Amino acid sequence: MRVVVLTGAGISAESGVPTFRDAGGLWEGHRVEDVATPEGFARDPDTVHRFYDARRRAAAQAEPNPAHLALARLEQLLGDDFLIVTQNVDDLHERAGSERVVHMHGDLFMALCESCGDRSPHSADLIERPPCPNCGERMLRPDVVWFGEMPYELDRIDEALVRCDLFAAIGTSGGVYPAAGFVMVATEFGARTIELNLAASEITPLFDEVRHGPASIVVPEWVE
Ligand code: BJW
Repeated sequence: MRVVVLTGAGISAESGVPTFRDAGGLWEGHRVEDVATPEGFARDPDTVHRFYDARRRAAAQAEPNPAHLALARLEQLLGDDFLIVTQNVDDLHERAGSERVVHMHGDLFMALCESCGDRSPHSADLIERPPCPNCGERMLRPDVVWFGEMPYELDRIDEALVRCDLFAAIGTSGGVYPAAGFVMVATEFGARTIELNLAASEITPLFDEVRHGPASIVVPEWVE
């Protein structure tokens, strides 16, 4: 059986990484347009860098929770028939032991050079921001996908969605596209679909099955 799992911020919430749109979420104190758009970065790169520096520190201190660990166990069973597509920029899936992970919205621990396209590891603390190791450009940006930008690896994701037998969405509000449309693609190509989320999302009615509760409980129950 081929399985694709889409994860969102809710799977990392119980690891202490705030979500985006829940109360106390990440946008508090920041307007989305200021910190997650190319225009916001062009206007005020220092604020955007500080926002991502703080996120990077928080993610580095967080530990995978039972939901991440359960998905790593599922991958052990299914091997190449399993793929995690995560919208998250943290590395908690990898630290839980998952290897087949697509980071469609980028990686908090990488920097991107817009001049030459080089992607390089992001220094932990960028008070002094190093230039691009490839071309020397001074202004690197976080290697994350902002509104209006093309998410990573959409061809590989589409291929997996078209071929899968089961599609699960975990801890995502279903308000950001194209990820919010994956359930429709999977359904169209014959997969069964399940949503595992704390509460109803914007796309709950599109799933065959829905289980509500904290990811650390409902994901291990679903996997076992
Ligand atoms: C728990 C829990 C617990 C809590 N247990 N659960 C229509 C079609 C296509 C595109 C668009 C469209 N309309 C508009 C667009 C453009 C735009 C878009 O979607 N805008 C919307 C606002 C409508 N999309 C884009 O611009 C994307 N690019 C694009 O479309 O390119 C062109 C294209 C067109 C067609 C096909 C292909 C391409 C790019 C989107 C980039 C999003 N970037 C961000 C920032 C990334 C870097 C960073 O991390 O800072 O990605 S925004 C932010 O939202 C982040 C997240 O990955 C993303 C999704 O959020 P997520 O993960 O769902 O978090 P929350 O907080 O919203 O929800 C958490 C959920 O967990 C909640 O439901 C809770 O209940 C639950 N939860 N605790 C289980 N313990």
